[in-house]
Amino acid sequence: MSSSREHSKVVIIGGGVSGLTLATFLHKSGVPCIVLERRERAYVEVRQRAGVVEARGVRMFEQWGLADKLLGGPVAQTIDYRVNGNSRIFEMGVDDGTQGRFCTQQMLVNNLLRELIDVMAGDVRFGVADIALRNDKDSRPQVTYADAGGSHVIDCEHVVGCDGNLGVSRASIPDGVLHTTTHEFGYAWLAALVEAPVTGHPIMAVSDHGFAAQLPRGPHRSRYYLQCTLGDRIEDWPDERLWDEIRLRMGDAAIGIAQVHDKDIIALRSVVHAPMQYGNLFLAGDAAHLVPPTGAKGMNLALHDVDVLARALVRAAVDGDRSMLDAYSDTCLPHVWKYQEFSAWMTDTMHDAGDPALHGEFRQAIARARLDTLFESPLAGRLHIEFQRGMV
Ligand code: RFL
Repeated sequence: MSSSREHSKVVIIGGGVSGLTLATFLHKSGVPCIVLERRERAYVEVRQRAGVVEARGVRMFEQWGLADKLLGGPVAQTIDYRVNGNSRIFEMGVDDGTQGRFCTQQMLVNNLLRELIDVMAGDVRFGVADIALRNDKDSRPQVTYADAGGSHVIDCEHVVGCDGNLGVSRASIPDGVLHTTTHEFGYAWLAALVEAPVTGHPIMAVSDHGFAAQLPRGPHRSRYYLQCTLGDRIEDWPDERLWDEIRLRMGDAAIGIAQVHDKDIIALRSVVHAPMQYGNLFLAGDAAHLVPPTGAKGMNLALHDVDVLARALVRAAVDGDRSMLDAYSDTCLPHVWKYQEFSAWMTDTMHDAGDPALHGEFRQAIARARLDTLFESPLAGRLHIEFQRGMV
């Protein structure tokens, strides 16, 4: 066993979508960085979650000259907001040219790994353990970790915590520095990845029996989401019950059984930790905030953070100007709160409009009225489109 000591401008903790995107932007700008990821590469490559990069994210990748290397083709600009089996197709067509693009999170991560490691020879260290960081106000940050070869120290100028909600970065900030705002929605989703494509439009189905959605995850697969009770376990949802509930909530008795690859239960909650920085440590993505998946914004919000942060780190490295870094949290938080608002709006509307046992008949009726407004008011429809595209 040996020990090593080295230096890098930036150390990024976490090699998920935010860590890898940030590292790719920094490498492209000539700013050296090291990514430390606790999982092995094979694990990171197959983790499946989001499905679409919104229009704002597409524009961001275009500006960094990476859109065509990383993203798939344009996505269908429609959603079937189905109420008790009655389809209403919401068209999201806009005329300014930038469309969201199909890109599962797994596909984006794999393309980033290829670009960062194979093309740019970036430094991503997988399977590392015991990551710890020192981020005193008066000294330069230091990150330590262990691997099969021994223990290692990296002295750096900035550390970025891209290690998700349960990582070590945010946990290293002294008590009392961060203010955490949390909202629990009081219910959960069963998420099931199945070997069956979306055949028409992506579906968000409001139903008296509870919410369900079917969203595309590639040419052969889709993910179903079903509202369930907090405390439900995977064992409570055998495949037979899953397909019965899908047919019931989608209002389509003809839906056939397909192979179910995995099931997961996710409690729906919103969380914001502020400020998103402390000393020379900056938090990005799920390390800084969580949104309920109803608005499909978590990955897209992470991409916004790292866009702001990459520009600030490049400015600091190239010009020695820290002003953008100092303003990082203040720059990101208004955007974070707009995405929280949209995600909460979507979550409340889709669930309140469904089972009246959830929040009562009054909330059911006004949530359905809200959905009607989307279709009947061009102004309301336009705002919804702008939120979906991430342009608000
Ligand atoms: P990630 O992707 O979780 O990556 C964090 C990385 O940090 C590593 N890590 C550590 N590394 C070193 N040391 C430690 N101590 C570490 N602790 C953790 C982890 O192994 C991992 O590699 O967070 P990141 O990069 O901030 O990205 C956030 C997104 O992953 C997340 O917001 C989205 O997946 C949310 N999300 C969706 N977002 C969308 O924009 N559209 C969607 O349709 C969408 N669908 C979803 C979702 C999230 C879901 N779940 C699982 C909550 C659907 C689901 C089911």
